[in-house]
Amino acid sequence: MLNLVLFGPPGAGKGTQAELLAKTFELNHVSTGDLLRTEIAAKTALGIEAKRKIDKGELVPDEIVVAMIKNKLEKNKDVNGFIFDGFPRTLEQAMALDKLLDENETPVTGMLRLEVEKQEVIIRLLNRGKISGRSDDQDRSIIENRITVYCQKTLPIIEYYKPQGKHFEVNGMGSVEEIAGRLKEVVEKIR
Ligand code: B4P
Repeated sequence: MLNLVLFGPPGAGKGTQAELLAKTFELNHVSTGDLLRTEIAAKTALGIEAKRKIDKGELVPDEIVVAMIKNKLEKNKDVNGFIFDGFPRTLEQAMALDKLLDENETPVTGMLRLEVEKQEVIIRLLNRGKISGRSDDQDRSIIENRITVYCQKTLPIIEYYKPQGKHFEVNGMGSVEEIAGRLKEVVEKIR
């Protein structure tokens, strides 16, 4: 199985590129952001709690996110692999993912890290906020907070994957097509 983790700051292009990678390599696309937004739209108890966090630019508690991933893996046993988009976002989530994948004897193949300048992600997110109506994309201070949380809680995951030889850096600046080409090249090498 090919299991990819797509990593990067908010607005790095994870959602955009994960969709393309899922098509190219016939993978099951798992976006924790999308799963949480579905819960929010359905106004479930989980969604109400998630919305409170997301609207402030904070992370949703690990146990909620890990339970959603567990459920996804259990429901999709006959697939070529997964592309995890926006997950893991903490060290605890990275370790939980390994444990879940171990149960199916199918490890993470690689973590693809999209590198994008801070100014560029702020521009992309504010632009998306105008079109999508996503509350977490409309306020500059919330976006800044998401970037701070990314630096404090998410970036350290790199040191988890690096010693395993699973960390791959990809330039996330440029057109969607250019970046997709760079990612494809890396995946072809590690698959
Ligand atoms: P996500 O839905 O994962 O959102 P994101 O990180 O903001 O966006 P992403 O990186 O996927 O967006 P993209 O660049 O594709 O998370 C939302 C929130 O949910 C989090 O803040 C957190 O609170 C919570 N959450 C999610 N997962 C969690 C977890 N595991 N643990 C705890 N909490 C979790 O798109 C951005 C914009 O850029 C788009 O408009 C796109 O069109 C544009 N764009 C993309 N590529 C471009 C390019 N090359 N050039 C120009 N524009 C581009």
